[in-house]
Amino acid sequence: MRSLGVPFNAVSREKLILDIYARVHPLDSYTSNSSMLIDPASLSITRVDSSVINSQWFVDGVLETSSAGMDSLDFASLDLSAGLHTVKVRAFDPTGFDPVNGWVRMNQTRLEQFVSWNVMISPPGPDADFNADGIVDGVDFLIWQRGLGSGTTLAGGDADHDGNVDVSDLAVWTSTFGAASGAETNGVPEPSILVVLFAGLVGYRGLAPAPSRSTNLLKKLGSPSAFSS
Ligand SMILES: [Ca+2]
Ligand SMILES: [Ca+2]
Repeated sequence: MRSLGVPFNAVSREKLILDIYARVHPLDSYTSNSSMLIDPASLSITRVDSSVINSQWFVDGVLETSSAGMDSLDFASLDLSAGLHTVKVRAFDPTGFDPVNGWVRMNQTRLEQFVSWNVMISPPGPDADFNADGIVDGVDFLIWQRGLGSGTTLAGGDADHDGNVDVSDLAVWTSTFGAASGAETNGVPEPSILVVLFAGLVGYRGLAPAPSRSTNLLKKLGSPSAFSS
């Protein structure tokens, strides 16, 4: 039969495979899904045999093609929005799902296993490291200045993530000046001081060209002490 390219006993082969999966699940273990997970770094599974069992990951019902066949899902690479998300993995033996050469034609659900997680992504905290170089410094101030009144993103100077760039974002920059990205704020400067600075900068913005004047302004600002009493 081998020389003819025809299975000798396809029915028994199918029965054997189904009997195996009646006793063995595709997954040996996985990240607990007994409760909602808050800001997990990743989710992971352990396949009973990674050379046989394939995997597919879904986030809110959408297949994550870059994670196909993987034993873990890394959230850092997903850039999910804040809020509740549903993650699901499908672990399956592709032997039974080939529509042409599949060895199993019935009870195929025995050859797959689904696991779901509820994942909550927290909103980001205030962050004035606009160029994402790990520190809040004068370069970030210049980004804020260029984005003032027009920026809508963190990269454009929106430190408090409210969709616009204004004096509130400058307050975040001031309170975290010199700190590593994501550090706790040191307190918001006196509103009156920020209003004066904001008004001065608005007037300053009308004195183009900006680059050289920005540098001079930054030198005058010096350090956070320039903003405190
Ligand atoms: Ca920075
Ligand atoms: Ca803002």
